[in-house]
Amino acid sequence: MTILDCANKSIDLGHPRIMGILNVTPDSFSDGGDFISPDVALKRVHAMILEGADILDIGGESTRPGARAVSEQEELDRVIPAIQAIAAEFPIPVSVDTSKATVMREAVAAGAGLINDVMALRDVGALAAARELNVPVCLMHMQGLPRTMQHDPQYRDVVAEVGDFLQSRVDACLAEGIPREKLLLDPGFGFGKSLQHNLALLRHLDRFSKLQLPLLVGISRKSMIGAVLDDAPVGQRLHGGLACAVMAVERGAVIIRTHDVKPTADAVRMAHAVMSIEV
Ligand code: 7PJ
Repeated sequence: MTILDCANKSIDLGHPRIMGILNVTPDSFSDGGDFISPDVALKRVHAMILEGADILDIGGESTRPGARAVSEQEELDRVIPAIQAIAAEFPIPVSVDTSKATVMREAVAAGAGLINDVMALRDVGALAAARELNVPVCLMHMQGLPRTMQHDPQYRDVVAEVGDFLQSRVDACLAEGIPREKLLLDPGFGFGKSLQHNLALLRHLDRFSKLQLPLLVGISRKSMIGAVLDDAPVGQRLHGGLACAVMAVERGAVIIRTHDVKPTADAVRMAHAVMSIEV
């Protein structure tokens, strides 16, 4: 079960893979426009592939803490032209970071081969859309909603509760008729979690192996790195992020979602070489 079928493309999960992030939200790039042109998107993606990206994740809805919700049309306008251009041009699978059923449908029609949903298919119509579209889905844990999730996150036992939530979403998918082979899981670093919660999740990431599904982890540039490193700004979180990526891989993560493709690919390949040596 190491091959993940993403529409007409596929990924071998026999060793750790890199998911490069292409953000098309206006607050994540500063060229003044409201969304990225397909031209600019193609150039960025080409660079990421040369650096070692195996999958490309495109999101048009900012899910950062405090971010406002984006309208469906706005999200479509941002992601669909980019997905179309990228899927037609490059051989690697394109993942769409969305919670909206309509965006999932249009994205897959435009060539996306994977759905990455921070709401784990809890939005209206999302389960049905994922079943019909028949592409892999990453189910992510989040406590609360982006606008307020960082206000005062509370857990009795964060690792157990995130695990229970993911299992309940796997069950919901199976009940809907989505095959198990289509599912990936993600504990959702930074989504309704304090620093202590995030550190505990990473330390004990190996416990999610009992769910027996591929694990995806996204820690790249997140505030948990800044919080540990004396409030390091986003631009100075690379080295901390590499430490987290290596620890995640050692604890069983098979897809690392990152903005920094080349350094992360190198770190993960090195970790995997050490992990693979016999004797
Ligand atoms: C994640 C994501 C993550 C998955 C974002 C950011 C915030 N999708 N989308 N996992 N984070 N699966 O990149 O800082 O951790 S958006």
